[in-house]
Amino acid sequence: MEKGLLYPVINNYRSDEKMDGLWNFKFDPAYEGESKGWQNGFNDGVKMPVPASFNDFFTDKDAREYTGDFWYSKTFFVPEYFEGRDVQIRFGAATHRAVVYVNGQEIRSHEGGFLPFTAEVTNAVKFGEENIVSVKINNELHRDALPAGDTATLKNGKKMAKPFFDFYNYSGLNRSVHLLTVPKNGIYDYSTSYEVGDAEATVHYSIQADSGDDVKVSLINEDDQIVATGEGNTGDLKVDHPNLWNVRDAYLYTIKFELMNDGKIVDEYADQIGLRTIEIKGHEILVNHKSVYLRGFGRHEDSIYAGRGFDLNVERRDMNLMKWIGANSFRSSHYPYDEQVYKFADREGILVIDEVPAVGFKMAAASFLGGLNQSFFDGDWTHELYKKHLDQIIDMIKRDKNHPSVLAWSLFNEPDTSNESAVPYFEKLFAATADLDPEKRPRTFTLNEDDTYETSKCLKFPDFYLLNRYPGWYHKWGYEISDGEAGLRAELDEWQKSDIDKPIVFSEYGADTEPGLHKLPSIMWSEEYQIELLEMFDRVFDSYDFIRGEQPWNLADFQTVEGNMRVNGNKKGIFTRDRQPKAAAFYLKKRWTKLPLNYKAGK
Ligand code: GCB
Repeated sequence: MEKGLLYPVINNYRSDEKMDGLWNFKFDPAYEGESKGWQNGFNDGVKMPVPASFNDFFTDKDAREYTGDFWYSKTFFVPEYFEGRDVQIRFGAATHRAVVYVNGQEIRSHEGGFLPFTAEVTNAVKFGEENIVSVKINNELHRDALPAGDTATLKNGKKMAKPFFDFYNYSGLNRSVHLLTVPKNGIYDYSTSYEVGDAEATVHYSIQADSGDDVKVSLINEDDQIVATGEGNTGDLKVDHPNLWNVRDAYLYTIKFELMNDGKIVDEYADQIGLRTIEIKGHEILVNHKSVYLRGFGRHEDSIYAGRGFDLNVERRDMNLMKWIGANSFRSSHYPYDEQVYKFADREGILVIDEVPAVGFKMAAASFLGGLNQSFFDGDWTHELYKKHLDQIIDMIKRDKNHPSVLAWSLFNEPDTSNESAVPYFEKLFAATADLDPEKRPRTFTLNEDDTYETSKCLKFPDFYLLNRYPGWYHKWGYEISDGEAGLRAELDEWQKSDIDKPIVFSEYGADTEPGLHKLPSIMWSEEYQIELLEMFDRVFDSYDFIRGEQPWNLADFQTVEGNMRVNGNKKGIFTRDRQPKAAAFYLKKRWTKLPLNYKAGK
């Protein structure tokens, strides 16, 4: 658990230099890095770009599939004028676990490959000199870790990742590394929550700092005018005739905190926020008390060459594709994305269902690798797993809570909830996470096909339901798709009979589609079949009032492990991996640009 996860900023009191670029890189298959002194740095590795996953740069398969320990190292200069401030190295993501050394001294370790962590290096660095940072990373998968999987050892002694999930185990320093200075005893966290009306809005704020110094707060509009001020660690800011943050119509205020000692500013932190409320009421998802129908995608951070390495260029393109097609939301399936993704979404007015990497918590069906026939939550690994799971939810909420774009927290993808053994785990997790978010956003998780109104034992936990459903693809496919539709309707009729009092969002459905494959009449894998499957789902969505969102799987094709279920990855993208439209994109654009934002409101 991190103390604070504020995004780095530069001002008179704080500095931020990216340490991105080429690092030295080495595999450590014998787990002997420390005994060979690699924590002191090394020069005999290959040059590896950061941020990036190492996998797809290599031309030999042993390197691409490498599973185990590997090291990054880099020299960096710490200027003398940094003295007197706290010096930190902030890693955006090291997948999946890391140990950080500076000048040979172990600073800290961290587990969780999709969230940032900060190494406090003030006492380890030499000011006015070159320093060396070395990072040992491990990308093995285990059942007691997130995302869940196994690590197998082949007969030739090589290790291999066996994910219980359907995305490639891209590994490395996947996000930027920052060298930061912050004032001693400065601000380390803040949060806001809102009440909004047409004539007035209230921003409740609270700020955490290491000193007892006075705090001054100001709220600044997009025209650079101060619209409200406050004093103290907690308080309310009142805004007359506020510009609210609305879906696809975002307005961002700047909130600025100044820490004052003896009338002098000693620290400052400013961020962009949006004034809006979120609520689930009956079948409605309400933003600023108005009903919103979600349309958008499940996504992945995935692109050619750099794998899961965050690429601002790809993200810009993805945002433009989502705007073009008429989307207003996405799920950060299956892990929290780079912070810049949320900044984009804040600016564009796109809602995000933010998901923790609790994926693969199902032995039988979710793993294409032949999982065990037992309930996941019966396993003896759940005790350790729970601790890591909670820790990562805490950090995800700490990191992302101030983004207006974040609509809800997804605490699992497709856990095995059809067995009673899931219940105590869910009870504990939902209780432990209830008060983490000052905005109390809704919490949810996706229900796999096996977990229905009739079978799931965990339906009381989510504030609204996310359904992943694959009729027309994994069952009742091709010419049988009409039976798939009938089955889907039969399931939804059961929900309806239950007098369901929460909205359902379809968070996954789709068909693998080879771009350029055309066939009349359609066959599976053709562009025509993908459209027919979407049309089938859309007919169903239009028939039930409690369905309040549609997020087909996936925005774009993405890499998975190789196997007899996948032809060079998952091809359910509405766009190709290089972000060009399949025919289905034009179909969805037509539907989504016509659907009103408040589709089904009041029903
Ligand atoms: C799912 C998973 C997702 C897979 C998808 C598929 O249910 O949540 O990670 O990629 O199905 O295409 O099989």
